[in-house]
Amino acid sequence: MATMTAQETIDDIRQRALAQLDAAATLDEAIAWEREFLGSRGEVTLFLRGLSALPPEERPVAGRGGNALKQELGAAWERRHAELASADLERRLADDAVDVTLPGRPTDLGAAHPVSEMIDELSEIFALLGFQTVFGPEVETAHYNFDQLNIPSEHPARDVWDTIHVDLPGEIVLRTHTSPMQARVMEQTEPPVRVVVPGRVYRYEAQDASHEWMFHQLEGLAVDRNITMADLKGTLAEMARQLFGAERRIRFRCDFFPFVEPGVDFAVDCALCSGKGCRVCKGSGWLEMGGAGMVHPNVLRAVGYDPEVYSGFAFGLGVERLVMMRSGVDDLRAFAGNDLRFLRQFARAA
Ligand code: FA5
Repeated sequence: MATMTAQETIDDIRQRALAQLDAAATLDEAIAWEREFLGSRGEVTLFLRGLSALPPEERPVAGRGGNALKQELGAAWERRHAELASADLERRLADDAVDVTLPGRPTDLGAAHPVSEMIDELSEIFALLGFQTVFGPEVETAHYNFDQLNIPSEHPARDVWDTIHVDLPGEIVLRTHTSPMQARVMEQTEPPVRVVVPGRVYRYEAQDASHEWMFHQLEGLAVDRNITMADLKGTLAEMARQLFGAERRIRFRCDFFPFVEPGVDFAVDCALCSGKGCRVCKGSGWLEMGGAGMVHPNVLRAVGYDPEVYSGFAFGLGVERLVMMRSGVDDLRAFAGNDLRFLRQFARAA
């Protein structure tokens, strides 16, 4: 094959280059094309670099032709590149398209658990009576759970059969009641004290319709000068009225808790039958709500309060039991059972 003249070479490159650029279907192919023809080792570049090897009379024609080709191909590449870039953008926009007219995915609205709702309601009631709501640790030391509450070391409640111990032989426990917060609060504050303490408590206990191994209590503590049983009774009567209705009456019966003297268990007359006796109050007309009493002088002394100057009352309510009384639920285990059919009945309309 005879060697091509410079003009023939230029024509050949132009023809192949334009056909190939036309065939480039993607941005990547167009970029590869640019490298192949116009890049630093591209065909056009090498042709121009080779001009010096041509006979002198051919150089001007070949030089002009080569430069014209370079410009022509450069301009062609700009156009094709712009076309392919905008097609590429269109395609990506189409792929990512969001149809804003589609209906949104519905989100299930949650609702507070009935026990949480009761705690919130109790906190509000007690706030109006001057009590602050505070929280305490669920993993507790035997010191606060028992010792500071005048519960002697041989007391059966400290037994591994009643209490869930985190360590053995047993200095750390899951709190068995909210009462340990009595000492924790008093150690941090000078009288007067008025707090309520809601929270989970744990007992090593067989489950039945009225007993869970984990349940909630709400502790109350008021310490000041001249606090009497009348203040305790008035406070609990007011709480019962707010919770169960204006007609409610309170009943105290003697009970024993090492950290109060005197100690009582207290009940409210059944709101469902007005004290006549029904399924919920098991025919007695009264519903047990918790334990209470006047803070024992030993408990005051243990936190540095002078029992000759200060006196106080304390109470501990079973929160699940309060929800049961109010709504007629007869099995305590339903609260932790997590059955949505049960829980939905308590959800307030949003
Ligand atoms: C106490 O726990 C005392 N700390 C209450 C107290 C506080 C007395 C301050 C005096 C001064 P008790 O063990 O009775 O007391 O429990 C209080 C309430 O918790 C009970 O009346 C009951 O409503 C609830 N309760 C007790 N055990 C369970 C259980 N296993 N499951 C569900 N609720 C329970």
